[in-house]
Amino acid sequence: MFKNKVFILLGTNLGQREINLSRAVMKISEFCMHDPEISSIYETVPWGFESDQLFLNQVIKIETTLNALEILERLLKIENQLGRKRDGKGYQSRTIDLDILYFNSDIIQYETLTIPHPRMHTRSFTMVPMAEIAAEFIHPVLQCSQQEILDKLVDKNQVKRYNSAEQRKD
Ligand code: PH2
Ligand code: MG
Ligand code: MG
Repeated sequence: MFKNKVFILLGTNLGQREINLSRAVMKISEFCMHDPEISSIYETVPWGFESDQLFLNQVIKIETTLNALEILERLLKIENQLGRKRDGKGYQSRTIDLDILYFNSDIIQYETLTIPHPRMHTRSFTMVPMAEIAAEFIHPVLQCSQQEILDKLVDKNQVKRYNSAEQRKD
């Protein structure tokens, strides 16, 4: 059976952020062939909108027999289950956001889904965890590696490795 290799970005800046990430990873694992490969968790400043609530971001790599639209459908369902509210106006704080970054090395343009994710290569909160787990992976449109994209990035918004043990001390 053909396994699709898929990278997903997780983002949360509302509620119990670490728990939101681990719940999402658990639910995503249910449609995977084996445990996902996961990056470290990074704490990042909100990009593109103002909020006092910092994000936690993480990238995971999964293998699944589902196609891209089936994955999108599952991810939206998990976002709802984890209490994501949308009011349709611009970027907002959220309990969880699950974005497909890559689906194999496919270039996909559906009405509801563009892969590779169209803004990922401009955002350090995506490229830092992405380069951590797949530095050599080639972006199928830009034809350069994750590390090369990260090295050339002009987005200097802070992306800091998050240490959960440290958080629990205070
Ligand atoms: N997601 C956005 C907009 N801005 N900023 C950070 N730091 N992390 C995100 O995941 C994020 C964002 C749109 O989905
Ligand atoms: Mg997003
Ligand atoms: Mg999204």
